[in-house]
Amino acid sequence: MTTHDDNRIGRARVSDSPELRAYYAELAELDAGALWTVANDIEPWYPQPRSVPVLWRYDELRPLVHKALPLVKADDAGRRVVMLVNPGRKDVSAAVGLLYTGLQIMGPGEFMTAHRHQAAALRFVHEGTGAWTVVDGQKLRVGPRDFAITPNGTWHEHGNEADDAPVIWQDGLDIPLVNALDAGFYEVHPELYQTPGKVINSSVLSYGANLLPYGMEKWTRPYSPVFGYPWEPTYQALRDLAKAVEGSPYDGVIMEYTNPLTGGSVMPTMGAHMQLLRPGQATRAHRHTGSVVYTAAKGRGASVIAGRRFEWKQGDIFCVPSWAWHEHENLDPSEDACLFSFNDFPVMRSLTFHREEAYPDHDGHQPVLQDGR
Ligand code: GTQ
Repeated sequence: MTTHDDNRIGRARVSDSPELRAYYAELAELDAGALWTVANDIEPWYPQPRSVPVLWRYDELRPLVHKALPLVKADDAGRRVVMLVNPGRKDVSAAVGLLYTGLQIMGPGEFMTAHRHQAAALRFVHEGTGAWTVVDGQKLRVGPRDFAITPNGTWHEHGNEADDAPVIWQDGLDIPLVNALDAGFYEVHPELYQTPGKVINSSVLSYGANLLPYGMEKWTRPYSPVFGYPWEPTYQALRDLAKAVEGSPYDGVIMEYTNPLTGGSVMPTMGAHMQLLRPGQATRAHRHTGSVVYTAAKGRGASVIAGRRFEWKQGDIFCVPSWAWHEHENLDPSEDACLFSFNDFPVMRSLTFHREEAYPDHDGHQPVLQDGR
């Protein structure tokens, strides 16, 4: 993007001429180019994401997700997923930045073969009680608003053991990141299915109540040993934290799903949070590097993202591009609202790209330029 700032000393400001154009053509012949023709674009003053803020309404998507059930067999499709595609990121199938998300539907009794890949995955359950996943030999059952991880390189297969209702869960993956770095690998399980251990939810059972299992073999993998984070204790933890602290002016009462051994993010490339907005609470605006996909887990509210206001309710999904001002409001005067979110913050932090700032106006709110969809 060219701004008036780009005319100042220290920025590229070479005018066009027939000689220069001929010179550029000569360079192009040799697969080369003149830096000054792109310098201002490839070294912007501040992040210029191609992603735009988007809200995906669950009520609108749900019928189309259901439509896929009879249209394709889950195993023929690999996974039966409706992707959420940012209009500015169609080329890389990203919902925002380098994050992918989609809604996966599994019919009653359905199950799929196991595979593993370089991309890491996470799940947030929207509906249905029969969902299970086997992650590196561990069978997990997950229900509505539960969060689960499939770290990169782990074998995984999914299914729905209910006999009545479909499961719809949301997948979050770092596929666009892995592809941007040309690091993608994919394998089908040699026996097509894993043989799960006998104990269901064993990792959830092993790490409870601030206690670590003692005297067992040391966990040395670079991701959380806990693969599932059920909703009830998560919600209880948020309500307890709300009794103890005021919370963040930008995020309300917010907690990160963590690797209990490190206190850090659940996986090396993606982190996840659950946050609670008190009845009627409106947060202040801030912005940071890193992209975020939000899912309304409970209640209803509105978020202003880069000057656009989006109203959401439970099940809706929206995204905040890197460096976009954003603020959230709980529109219910008597009930709390909860937002689940996942992000690429671990990547930003490990590369030292993390930056954050508060909206400078004293009241902390952006002007609303446009009502979002
Ligand atoms: O469940 O393994 O939405 O590999 C996209 C790619 C889900 C999965 C997706 C995947 C999966």
